Amino acid sequence: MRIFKKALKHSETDVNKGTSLIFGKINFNSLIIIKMKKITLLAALFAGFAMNAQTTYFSDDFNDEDVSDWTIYDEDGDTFTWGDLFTVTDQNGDPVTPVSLISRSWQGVPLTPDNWIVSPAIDLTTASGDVQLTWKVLAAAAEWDNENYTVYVATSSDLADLEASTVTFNEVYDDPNDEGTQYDRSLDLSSLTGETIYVAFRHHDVTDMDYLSIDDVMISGVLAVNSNEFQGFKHFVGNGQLNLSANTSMEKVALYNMLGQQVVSQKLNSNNETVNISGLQSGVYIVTVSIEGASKTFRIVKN
Ligand SMILES: [Ca+2]
Ligand SMILES: [Ca+2]
Ligand SMILES: [Ca+2]
Ligand SMILES: [Ca+2]
Repeated sequence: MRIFKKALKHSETDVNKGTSLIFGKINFNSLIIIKMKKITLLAALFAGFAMNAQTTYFSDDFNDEDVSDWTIYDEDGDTFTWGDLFTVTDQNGDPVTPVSLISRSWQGVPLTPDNWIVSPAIDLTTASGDVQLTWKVLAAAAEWDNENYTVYVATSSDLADLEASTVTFNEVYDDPNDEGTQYDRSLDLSSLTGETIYVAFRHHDVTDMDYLSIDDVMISGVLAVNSNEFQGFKHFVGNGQLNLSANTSMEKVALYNMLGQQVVSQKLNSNNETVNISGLQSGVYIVTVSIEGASKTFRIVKN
Protein backbone atom coordinates (compact mmCIF):
# COMPACT_ATOMS: atom_id res chain seq x y z
CA MET A 1 0.00 0.00 0.00
CA ARG A 2 1.43 3.35 -1.06
CA ILE A 3 1.13 6.26 1.36
CA PHE A 4 0.93 9.51 -0.52
CA LYS A 5 0.80 12.11 2.18
CA LYS A 6 3.46 12.84 4.64
CA ALA A 7 0.72 13.42 7.19
CA LEU A 8 -0.20 9.75 6.75
CA LYS A 9 3.31 8.46 7.29
CA HIS A 10 3.46 5.42 9.50
CA SER A 11 3.00 6.35 13.15
CA GLU A 12 5.94 5.69 15.36
CA THR A 13 4.39 6.69 18.63
CA ASP A 14 5.16 4.75 21.76
CA VAL A 15 1.75 3.07 21.49
CA ASN A 16 2.62 1.80 18.03
CA LYS A 17 6.03 0.69 19.18
CA GLY A 18 4.17 -1.85 21.31
CA THR A 19 2.17 -2.97 18.31
CA SER A 20 5.24 -3.27 16.18
CA LEU A 21 6.81 -5.55 18.73
CA ILE A 22 3.88 -7.92 18.40
CA PHE A 23 4.15 -7.89 14.62
CA GLY A 24 7.88 -8.17 15.01
CA LYS A 25 7.43 -11.50 16.80
CA ILE A 26 5.41 -12.89 13.90
CA ASN A 27 8.12 -11.83 11.47
CA PHE A 28 10.73 -13.18 13.83
CA ASN A 29 9.39 -16.74 13.71
CA SER A 30 9.05 -16.88 9.95
CA LEU A 31 12.51 -15.38 9.52
CA ILE A 32 14.01 -17.96 11.86
CA ILE A 33 12.60 -20.70 9.62
CA ILE A 34 14.06 -19.01 6.54
CA LYS A 35 17.37 -18.58 8.33
CA MET A 36 17.49 -22.26 9.34
CA LYS A 37 16.63 -23.30 5.82
CA LYS A 38 19.39 -21.04 4.53
CA ILE A 39 21.98 -22.52 6.88
CA THR A 40 20.95 -26.09 6.01
CA LEU A 41 21.05 -25.44 2.27
CA LEU A 42 24.37 -23.62 2.43
CA ALA A 43 25.84 -26.40 4.56
CA ALA A 44 24.63 -28.97 2.04
CA LEU A 45 25.96 -26.88 -0.80
CA PHE A 46 29.47 -26.66 0.62
CA ALA A 47 29.66 -30.11 2.21
CA GLY A 48 30.59 -31.58 -1.17
CA PHE A 49 33.52 -29.25 -1.75
CA ALA A 50 36.34 -30.11 0.61
CA MET A 51 38.73 -27.88 -1.30
CA ASN A 52 36.45 -24.85 -1.26
CA ALA A 53 34.79 -23.76 1.94
CA GLN A 54 32.56 -20.90 2.91
CA THR A 55 33.51 -19.59 6.34
CA THR A 56 31.32 -17.17 8.26
CA TYR A 57 33.30 -14.87 10.56
CA PHE A 58 30.36 -12.78 11.76
CA SER A 59 26.63 -12.55 11.22
CA ASP A 60 23.74 -10.65 12.77
CA ASP A 61 20.16 -10.72 11.46
CA PHE A 62 18.91 -8.52 14.36
CA ASN A 63 15.93 -10.86 14.85
CA ASP A 64 16.64 -11.03 18.60
CA GLU A 65 16.09 -7.22 18.75
CA ASP A 66 19.19 -7.05 20.93
CA VAL A 67 22.20 -4.99 19.85
CA SER A 68 23.83 -4.82 23.30
CA ASP A 69 26.93 -6.44 21.75
CA TRP A 70 27.21 -3.40 19.41
CA THR A 71 28.09 0.14 20.56
CA ILE A 72 25.59 2.90 19.75
CA TYR A 73 26.56 6.58 19.39
CA ASP A 74 24.00 9.38 19.08
CA GLU A 75 26.37 11.99 17.67
CA ASP A 76 23.58 14.46 16.84
CA GLY A 77 22.27 14.12 20.39
CA ASP A 78 18.53 13.94 19.59
CA THR A 79 18.09 10.63 21.53
CA PHE A 80 16.95 8.80 18.36
CA THR A 81 19.49 6.09 17.54
CA TRP A 82 20.08 2.87 15.64
CA GLY A 83 18.22 0.09 17.39
CA ASP A 84 15.60 2.23 19.19
CA LEU A 85 13.19 0.42 16.86
CA PHE A 86 13.51 -2.93 15.06
CA THR A 87 10.33 -2.90 12.97
CA VAL A 88 8.61 0.08 11.32
CA THR A 89 4.84 -0.22 11.08
CA ASP A 90 2.35 1.63 8.89
CA GLN A 91 -0.68 3.54 10.16
CA ASN A 92 -2.57 0.22 10.45
CA GLY A 93 0.14 -1.26 12.64
CA ASP A 94 1.35 -3.59 9.90
CA PRO A 95 5.13 -4.04 9.57
CA VAL A 96 6.70 -2.37 6.53
CA THR A 97 10.22 -3.58 7.33
CA PRO A 98 11.75 -6.89 8.32
CA VAL A 99 13.02 -7.15 11.89
CA SER A 100 16.24 -5.24 11.33
CA LEU A 101 18.52 -2.44 12.46
CA ILE A 102 16.65 0.84 11.93
CA SER A 103 17.58 4.53 12.08
CA ARG A 104 15.30 7.40 11.09
CA SER A 105 15.55 10.86 9.51
CA TRP A 106 11.91 11.64 10.33
CA GLN A 107 9.86 10.97 13.43
CA GLY A 108 6.77 13.17 13.21
CA VAL A 109 9.18 16.00 12.51
CA PRO A 110 12.35 16.03 10.37
CA LEU A 111 15.45 14.70 12.15
CA THR A 112 19.10 15.34 11.25
CA PRO A 113 20.66 12.01 12.24
CA ASP A 114 24.32 11.37 12.85
CA ASN A 115 23.71 7.92 14.22
CA TRP A 116 26.53 5.40 14.54
CA ILE A 117 26.55 1.74 15.51
CA VAL A 118 29.82 -0.17 15.83
CA SER A 119 30.04 -3.95 15.81
CA PRO A 120 31.80 -6.01 18.44
CA ALA A 121 35.38 -7.02 17.62
CA ILE A 122 35.41 -9.46 14.70
CA ASP A 123 38.33 -11.87 14.44
CA LEU A 124 39.78 -12.13 10.95
CA THR A 125 43.22 -13.17 12.23
CA THR A 126 42.86 -16.64 10.67
CA ALA A 127 41.14 -15.39 7.51
CA SER A 128 42.73 -15.21 4.08
CA GLY A 129 41.63 -14.87 0.50
CA ASP A 130 38.28 -13.45 -0.57
CA VAL A 131 36.48 -12.00 2.47
CA GLN A 132 33.32 -9.96 1.98
CA LEU A 133 31.03 -7.92 4.18
CA THR A 134 27.46 -8.29 2.94
CA TRP A 135 24.25 -6.68 4.15
CA LYS A 136 20.74 -5.82 3.02
CA VAL A 137 19.42 -2.26 2.86
CA LEU A 138 15.89 -0.93 2.58
CA ALA A 139 14.29 2.51 2.94
CA ALA A 140 10.72 3.84 2.86
CA ALA A 141 8.36 2.59 0.16
CA ALA A 142 7.84 6.15 -1.04
CA GLU A 143 9.73 8.99 -2.71
CA TRP A 144 11.28 9.92 0.65
CA ASP A 145 13.66 6.99 0.41
CA ASN A 146 16.92 8.90 -0.28
CA GLU A 147 18.65 7.98 2.99
CA ASN A 148 22.41 8.61 3.11
CA TYR A 149 24.57 6.14 5.00
CA THR A 150 28.19 5.04 5.18
CA VAL A 151 29.74 1.74 6.20
CA TYR A 152 33.24 1.91 7.66
CA VAL A 153 35.51 -1.04 8.47
CA ALA A 154 38.70 -0.54 10.47
CA THR A 155 41.05 -2.23 12.95
CA SER A 156 39.92 0.20 15.68
CA SER A 157 36.47 0.83 17.15
CA ASP A 158 37.23 4.55 17.59
CA LEU A 159 34.85 6.69 15.49
CA ALA A 160 37.65 8.93 14.17
CA ASP A 161 39.68 5.88 13.12
CA LEU A 162 36.64 4.33 11.47
CA GLU A 163 35.87 7.56 9.62
CA ALA A 164 39.50 7.72 8.38
CA SER A 165 39.41 4.15 7.04
CA THR A 166 39.78 3.59 3.31
CA VAL A 167 37.59 0.46 3.53
CA THR A 168 34.22 2.19 3.25
CA PHE A 169 30.97 2.16 1.34
CA ASN A 170 28.65 5.13 0.96
CA GLU A 171 25.37 5.50 -0.85
CA VAL A 172 22.18 7.47 -1.02
CA TYR A 173 19.57 4.75 -1.19
CA ASP A 174 17.13 5.13 -4.04
CA ASP A 175 14.61 2.59 -5.17
CA PRO A 176 13.56 3.94 -8.59
CA ASN A 177 10.11 2.41 -8.12
CA ASP A 178 9.75 3.69 -4.54
CA GLU A 179 8.59 0.25 -3.42
CA GLY A 180 10.99 -0.12 -0.50
CA THR A 181 13.02 -2.86 -2.19
CA GLN A 182 15.55 -4.67 0.01
CA TYR A 183 18.87 -4.57 -1.87
CA ASP A 184 21.98 -6.71 -1.34
CA ARG A 185 25.23 -4.83 -0.83
CA SER A 186 28.82 -5.95 -0.36
CA LEU A 187 32.20 -4.52 0.58
CA ASP A 188 35.51 -6.30 -0.06
CA LEU A 189 37.42 -6.86 3.20
CA SER A 190 40.27 -8.88 1.67
CA SER A 191 42.74 -6.10 2.62
CA LEU A 192 41.85 -6.63 6.32
CA THR A 193 42.47 -10.37 6.61
CA GLY A 194 44.83 -11.22 9.48
CA GLU A 195 43.37 -8.40 11.62
CA THR A 196 40.73 -7.92 14.28
CA ILE A 197 38.20 -5.52 12.82
CA TYR A 198 35.11 -3.42 13.60
CA VAL A 199 32.23 -2.57 11.27
CA ALA A 200 30.30 0.70 11.67
CA PHE A 201 27.04 1.79 10.09
CA ARG A 202 26.50 5.57 10.10
CA HIS A 203 23.22 7.25 9.06
CA HIS A 204 24.10 10.90 8.42
CA ASP A 205 23.94 14.00 6.21
CA VAL A 206 20.28 13.52 5.42
CA THR A 207 17.05 14.96 6.77
CA ASP A 208 13.31 14.61 6.35
CA MET A 209 13.31 11.28 4.52
CA ASP A 210 11.89 8.47 6.67
CA TYR A 211 13.77 5.37 7.82
CA LEU A 212 16.74 3.22 6.92
CA SER A 213 16.75 -0.54 7.59
CA ILE A 214 19.94 -2.62 7.62
CA ASP A 215 19.62 -6.41 7.86
CA ASP A 216 21.59 -9.66 7.60
CA VAL A 217 25.04 -8.21 8.22
CA MET A 218 27.53 -10.97 7.46
CA ILE A 219 31.26 -11.35 6.99
CA SER A 220 32.20 -14.48 5.12
CA GLY A 221 35.04 -15.85 3.11
CA VAL A 222 35.44 -18.33 0.33
CA LEU A 223 38.63 -20.29 0.86
CA ALA A 224 39.86 -21.73 -2.37
CA VAL A 225 42.87 -24.02 -2.56
CA ASN A 226 44.63 -23.67 -5.87
CA SER A 227 44.65 -26.84 -7.90
CA ASN A 228 46.27 -27.54 -11.26
CA GLU A 229 42.93 -27.79 -13.03
CA PHE A 230 42.21 -24.16 -12.16
CA GLN A 231 45.55 -22.68 -13.12
CA GLY A 232 44.86 -19.65 -15.30
CA PHE A 233 41.16 -19.71 -14.44
CA LYS A 234 39.47 -16.29 -14.76
CA HIS A 235 35.94 -15.00 -14.36
CA PHE A 236 34.17 -11.68 -14.73
CA VAL A 237 30.63 -10.35 -14.97
CA GLY A 238 29.60 -7.96 -17.73
CA ASN A 239 26.69 -7.27 -20.09
CA GLY A 240 24.40 -9.66 -18.27
CA GLN A 241 26.88 -12.52 -18.67
CA LEU A 242 29.23 -14.44 -16.45
CA ASN A 243 32.40 -15.01 -18.51
CA LEU A 244 34.62 -17.96 -17.64
CA SER A 245 37.99 -18.94 -19.04
CA ALA A 246 40.40 -21.70 -18.08
CA ASN A 247 43.45 -23.50 -19.46
CA THR A 248 41.53 -26.79 -19.37
CA SER A 249 38.06 -27.43 -20.77
CA MET A 250 35.36 -26.74 -18.14
CA GLU A 251 32.62 -29.27 -17.41
CA LYS A 252 29.86 -27.64 -15.43
CA VAL A 253 28.80 -24.38 -13.78
CA ALA A 254 26.13 -23.81 -11.15
CA LEU A 255 24.91 -20.60 -9.51
CA TYR A 256 23.26 -20.41 -6.09
CA ASN A 257 21.49 -17.46 -4.50
CA MET A 258 22.13 -16.47 -0.88
CA LEU A 259 19.28 -18.77 0.22
CA GLY A 260 21.34 -21.65 -1.18
CA GLN A 261 18.87 -22.28 -4.00
CA GLN A 262 20.35 -23.33 -7.33
CA VAL A 263 19.32 -20.76 -9.94
CA VAL A 264 21.51 -21.81 -12.88
CA SER A 265 23.00 -25.16 -13.87
CA GLN A 266 24.77 -25.51 -17.19
CA LYS A 267 26.99 -28.11 -18.82
CA LEU A 268 30.21 -26.71 -20.31
CA ASN A 269 32.64 -28.17 -22.83
CA SER A 270 35.31 -25.61 -23.71
CA ASN A 271 38.00 -23.29 -22.30
CA ASN A 272 35.95 -20.13 -22.82
CA GLU A 273 32.32 -20.07 -21.74
CA THR A 274 29.61 -17.51 -21.11
CA VAL A 275 26.60 -17.96 -18.84
CA ASN A 276 23.56 -15.75 -19.39
CA ILE A 277 22.61 -14.23 -16.02
CA SER A 278 20.56 -11.30 -17.34
CA GLY A 279 17.37 -12.89 -15.98
CA LEU A 280 18.65 -13.09 -12.38
CA GLN A 281 17.74 -10.52 -9.73
CA SER A 282 20.48 -8.13 -8.63
CA GLY A 283 22.45 -9.53 -5.74
CA VAL A 284 25.19 -11.81 -4.55
CA TYR A 285 25.52 -15.32 -6.02
CA ILE A 286 27.82 -18.22 -5.26
CA VAL A 287 29.25 -19.93 -8.33
CA THR A 288 30.81 -23.37 -8.59
CA VAL A 289 32.74 -24.44 -11.68
CA SER A 290 33.90 -28.01 -12.30
CA ILE A 291 36.97 -29.05 -14.27
CA GLU A 292 37.99 -32.71 -14.48
CA GLY A 293 36.26 -33.57 -11.23
CA ALA A 294 37.77 -30.64 -9.28
CA SER A 295 35.64 -27.64 -8.45
CA LYS A 296 36.13 -24.01 -7.55
CA THR A 297 33.67 -21.85 -5.64
CA PHE A 298 33.58 -18.07 -5.78
CA ARG A 299 31.17 -15.25 -5.37
CA ILE A 300 29.88 -12.73 -7.89
CA VAL A 301 27.69 -9.67 -7.59
CA LYS A 302 25.09 -9.14 -10.28
CA ASN A 303 24.12 -5.47 -10.62
CA1 LIG B 1 16.35 -9.47 10.27
CA1 LIG C 1 21.71 -9.52 18.52
CA1 LIG D 1 20.30 10.69 16.72
CA1 LIG E 1 13.22 6.42 -4.85
